[in-house]
Amino acid sequence: MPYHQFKVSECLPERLHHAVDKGAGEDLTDALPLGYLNTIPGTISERGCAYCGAKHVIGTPMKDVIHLSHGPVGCTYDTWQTKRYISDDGNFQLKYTFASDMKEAHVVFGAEKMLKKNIAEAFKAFPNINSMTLYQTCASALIGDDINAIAEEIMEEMPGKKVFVCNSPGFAGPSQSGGHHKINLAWLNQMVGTAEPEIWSKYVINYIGEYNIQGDQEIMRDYFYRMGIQILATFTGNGRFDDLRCLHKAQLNVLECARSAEYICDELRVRYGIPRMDIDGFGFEATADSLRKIGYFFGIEDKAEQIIAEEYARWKPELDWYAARLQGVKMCLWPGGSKLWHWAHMLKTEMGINVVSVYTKFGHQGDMEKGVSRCEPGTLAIDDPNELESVEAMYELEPDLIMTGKRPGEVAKKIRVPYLNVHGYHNGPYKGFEGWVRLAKDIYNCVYSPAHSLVHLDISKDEIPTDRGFATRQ
Ligand code: CFM
Repeated sequence: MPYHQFKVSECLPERLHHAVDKGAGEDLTDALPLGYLNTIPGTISERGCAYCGAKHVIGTPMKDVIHLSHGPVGCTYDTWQTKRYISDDGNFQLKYTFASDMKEAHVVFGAEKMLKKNIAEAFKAFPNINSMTLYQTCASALIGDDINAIAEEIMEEMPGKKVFVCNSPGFAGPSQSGGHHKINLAWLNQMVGTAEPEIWSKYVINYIGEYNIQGDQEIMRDYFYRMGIQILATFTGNGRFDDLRCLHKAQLNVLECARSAEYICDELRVRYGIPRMDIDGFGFEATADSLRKIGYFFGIEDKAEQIIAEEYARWKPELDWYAARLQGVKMCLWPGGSKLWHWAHMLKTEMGINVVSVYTKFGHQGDMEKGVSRCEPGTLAIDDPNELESVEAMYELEPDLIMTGKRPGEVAKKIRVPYLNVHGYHNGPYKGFEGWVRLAKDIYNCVYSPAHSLVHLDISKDEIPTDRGFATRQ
């Protein structure tokens, strides 16, 4: 039986099926954790909510837009900034965040009037900004405020202003993934096809599922431009609201994060006949293969080869320097969704790192299949982890570092496991050839930093708490 017995699963037997040791190469169908189910009551999940998935992951990287949440201020504040989705024109989307600021009285008496007033006020405060994304939250959805109607009224009363409505309150799915799905389809239904692009190239793509974390999109955009390819719009990193209305006119959808954005690609194929090509910009080989694939599609593979040769010449020696020093480093690779399968094998083949555990907070079964199949035998795979399992796994596996997000990362720091943030990054971008070297450098600095040897572990393995809320459930 490949299931991994955590202390949590002694109290919550259902958790047993969510952690699996890959073993020595048994049939993989037995070695996959269950994926993308509702979180089991009694365990505190690390997942985000469907509002966060819609707003923080996909909506807010759009750069020339007022992002306004209809709800209490905490929803907006906690989905702001930390992902570092920068833009190339002044970072309006990072400098400001907007909330209607619902209070108790609004829950009782309704908040539509206040919302309308606040939308108008926001547009007046920033007269150069003509577009808005408006997000439903749990509080406003539960009392039934009709944000679509308010958006319509505003667009009538303020000509030239556009409001996109995203109806994805926090409870609209088991995790942030539910919000990805909702905003994908909402954008397609409300906005795509409402503007026409200027075409200047024979090769025209949409770049989908790329959020410009610390400049990832700009690295990849540079390669596409050097191949003579026009990007109509990027969904959504560094993306412009009006450009994203033109997605229907591309010849090809180039899809990076399939977990968060395959929905819009698949619908663009159905409705507009645009083919979907999945690519991968993390790692030298993966990036090179991706540029080649796109090159073949348009018959410009010579241009792809030229860029690959130039970039290898420029960056490969640096990667090799780090790789020589990272051989055998043990890592827990604990991202949210697709990075587990984008990264697991590239870290091994290009840096010599042993990924001893993968987890995904909200990945679907297919993400686990792809991730686990790319891992070495013996890897521990965990679906929808919780803090106790994470701590136990770190003690058992003794990794040299973990790559994860800020919440589990802070826990790791407390037990002196070096942590690298792979959601907002440390010194990104991490995409493309240059980005992969930057990641190698961050891993090197993380692992070789003397800071961790200056402190001693003050919690031993036997002291892992098991009684925080779990004891009540038998
Ligand atoms: Fe896609 Fe992402 Fe990810 Fe994701 Fe995310 Fe992210 Fe992530 Mo954090 S869209 S699934 S919901 S690659 S925010 S940029 S790093 S969990 S692995």
